[in-house]
Order: sequence, then C-alpha cells, then structure tokens
Amino acid sequence: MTYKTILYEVAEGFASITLNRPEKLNAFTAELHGELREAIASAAEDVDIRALLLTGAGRGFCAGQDLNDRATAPGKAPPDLGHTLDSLYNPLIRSLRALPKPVVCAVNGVAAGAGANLALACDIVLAARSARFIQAFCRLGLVPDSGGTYFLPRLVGHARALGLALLGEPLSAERAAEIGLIWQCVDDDKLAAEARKLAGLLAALPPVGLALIKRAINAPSANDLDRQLDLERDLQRIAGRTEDYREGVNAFLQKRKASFKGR
Ligand code: T3D
Repeated sequence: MTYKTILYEVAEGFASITLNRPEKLNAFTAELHGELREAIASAAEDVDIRALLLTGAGRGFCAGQDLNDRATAPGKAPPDLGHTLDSLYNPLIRSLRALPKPVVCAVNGVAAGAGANLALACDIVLAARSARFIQAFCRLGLVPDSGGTYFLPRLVGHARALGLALLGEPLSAERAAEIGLIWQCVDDDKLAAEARKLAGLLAALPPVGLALIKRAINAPSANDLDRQLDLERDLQRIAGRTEDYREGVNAFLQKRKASFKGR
C-alpha cells in the first residue's frame, strides 16, 4: 500500500505506521486522517499482524490539527468543529481503543493538541527524552479533544489534568513518565529500537489473551469491583478455552519456548 501522508510497513508480526508530514510536525489534515484510518483498518483485519506501532517522521510526533485548514477570513462562517470531531478525530480514537491488538506509541518529538491525545489513546506510550506533550487547545480557545478530557484525569488525576489543560504548558517526556501519563521515557537515539523491540515482544505473546487484557483494563472505570470481577470471569473463560493457553501451560511444564498461534 502506498500513502502520501503516512508510511506503512509490516514486519516481525507487527505493523508500523509513521505519520509523515514532517515539515508541518505531522499535523492532521483530512487526507492524513483518511490514510491513517485505512492503515489501522488494514492492520485490524490482517490476522498475521499482532501489534501496531505508531510514530512520527522528523522532529515532531504530531502537532494536532493542521491550522492552515482552519484559517478564517472576515465574513466566513466558522467551521463546525463538532463535525470534524464526529467524522475524523472521534472515530480515530475509538478505532485505536477498540483495536483488539496492542498499540505501542513512540512519541519521537513534540506532541501537541490532538497529537498529544492521540498518543494517550495508545496502549503503551514511549517517548524520546526530548519530546514534549502540550495540551495546546486552551491557547486557541478550544477544549481538549480526541479523548483528552477522558484520559488526562484518569492517568494523572484531576488536579494535574486541569493544570495541563488550562495552562497548556509543555510537559517533558521525563515528567510525563514520572506522573504516569506515559509508560516510559527513553533516550532519543534508543526510542525507535526500544519501540520496535516492544512491538515485537507483544507480537510474540498470545494475541487473544492480549486483546482480552486490553478489554478488561479499558472497561468503564465506573465499574465497581463486583462488575469488574464478573468481567474478569467472563474474559478468563474465553481465554481458558484458547489453544494458546494450553500451549502456554504446556511450554512452561516442558521448559520450552511457547509458540502462540492466535487461536
Ligand atoms: O479543528 C478541528 O477540527 C478541531 C480539532 C482540533 C484538534 C487540535 O489539535 S487543536 C490544536 C492544534 N495544534 C496546535 O495548536 C499546536 C500548534 N503548534 C505549535 O504550537 C508549535 O508548532 C509546537 C509547540 C507544536 C512546536 O513548536 P516548534 O517551535 O518546535 O515548531 P514550529 O516552528 O512552531 O513548527 C514547525 C513548522 O510546523 C512550522 O511551519 P513553517 O513555519 O516552518 O512553515 C509550523 O507552522 C508548522 N506547524 C506546527 N504545528 C502546526 C503547524 N502547521 C499547521 N498546523 C499546526 N498545528
């Protein structure tokens, strides 16, 4: 598949998507949205792809919406941003959360606006030490979108979520890892290799089990303990019936490396 605004590559059991508008810090256009949507759908359908790796080309990860497409002129009707969220950003975030495969995000540089929240929608987020996360919305008179108002308080608590969203100050990758916004901060020159290693590790684990873990952890946080225990029971029942579970147990008992088939 050839795309204009992303790079798509499949190797070692996982798909890598690289946002590829480096001259604009990989800001979102409608075309980028369309290509990203197509690539995620193609990774979702392919049973040989067991994990997804998302990163950016150049010195930025993603600067959010391309503001050139939002330039206003006197007398021009304002854009319906509710429509762009409904038609572009929300389906993207939903597709990543619902993808029954782990998504690793390698934040290679600045992640601003919807770019920051795109990263937070992924399952394991690594960031280069030089990367920054910016909830840039407040500077434009907008509300954090792409799940920002959902992810931020859940990841870092109410006070920090409000501080980040209201002030829009850059948060370093190191601090983001310290406060639990992301999984890990790694040295810039190690980011790509670490992220690929992680995606490869995930691709070698039992896919059905990983998909069920993602479902359980992403279950509504309003679930009380009883509901969550019931959900774990239901998912474990499914997991316990997979060939991969039997293979995992047998491999352990036979002291050999397991080979998982995704069944
Ligand atoms: O609109 C809707 O549909 C609703 C949804 C909204 C979602 C959103 O994401 S709203 C938030 C939009 N994003 C921003 O407000 C961030 C704007 N960018 C910045 O604040 C800064 O560029 C950064 C802090 C991200 C990085 O700063 P810096 O100094 O490292 O780089 P720079 O020089 O500002 O940017 C480099 C180039 O990228 C530059 O282009 P040029 O001058 O070299 O031709 C800059 O204009 C361009 N760029 C960066 N961000 C955007 C952008 N071009 C268009 N849109 C951008 N968002």
